[in-house]
Amino acid sequence: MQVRPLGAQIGVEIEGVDVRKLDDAGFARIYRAWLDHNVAVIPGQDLTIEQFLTYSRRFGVVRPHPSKMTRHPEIPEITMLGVNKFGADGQLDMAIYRRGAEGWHTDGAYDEEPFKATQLYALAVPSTGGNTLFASMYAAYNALPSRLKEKLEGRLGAFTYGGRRKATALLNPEDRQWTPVFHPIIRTHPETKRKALYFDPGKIVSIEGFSEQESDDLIEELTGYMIQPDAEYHHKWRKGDIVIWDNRCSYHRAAGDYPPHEDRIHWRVSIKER
Ligand SMILES: O=C(O)CCC(=O)C(=O)O
Ligand SMILES: [Fe+2]
Repeated sequence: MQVRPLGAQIGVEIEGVDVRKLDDAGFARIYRAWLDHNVAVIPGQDLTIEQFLTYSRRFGVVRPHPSKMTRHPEIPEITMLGVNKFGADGQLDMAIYRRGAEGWHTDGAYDEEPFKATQLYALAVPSTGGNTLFASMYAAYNALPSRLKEKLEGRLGAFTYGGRRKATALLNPEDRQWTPVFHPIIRTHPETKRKALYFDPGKIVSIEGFSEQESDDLIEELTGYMIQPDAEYHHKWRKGDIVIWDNRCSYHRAAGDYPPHEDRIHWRVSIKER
């Protein structure tokens, strides 16, 4: 097993691994590297859905995603990315094609207990474009001026699926009502104990304890701190890659720029602490 950092502050690649035949000591090395680098890439895997799920469950509890229309028809824990891109009328469905590409975000902030991790397995990759971009929330926190750190310490953000824009196209109509949940904006990672800027401009509704105007201004200001120099990693996919990211300490987005008539297909799981 070779463990190689990818970016200065985020990303690690682990080569020489077959995740179907990994003992506890081998898995512990991957898990540690992932905690230390926020995003772990394991290339060259050849998996069935069951093998992907079995491996994913070593990280936590795999939960079905609220977007029912993009779930695998028989296996609700698997979300299919890039499938059914074209509607019956032949039109490109932008919600599917641009899923995750509308902005930097963290997955599952709309849940009482946000997703610990998201893991993707690449089945088909386009000839160009279609990268996934990652950035460190630790770096974002570290970059905040002390005035902002003090102002936000102990403050809660209110989050929903779709946030202020109510972007809910991938949800069934009966699933579009969300009650806000609250998370500290400055969140201590439960395992690394490091502080991170836990924030998502597309899901946050408000920051508690401020007027609506102040809260909107703060949201705009924080958006400007999310991405820091040297704290990004851009993943160019190869078929057979597994990539897992830690939603408690990283932001991500899809580049969303690949030729729409080419396939870009992943299996995706949402992993929770419990
Ligand atoms: O397709 C991608 O590159 C990532 C999409 C995304 O945001 C997600 O799967 O959570
Ligand atoms: Fe995402």
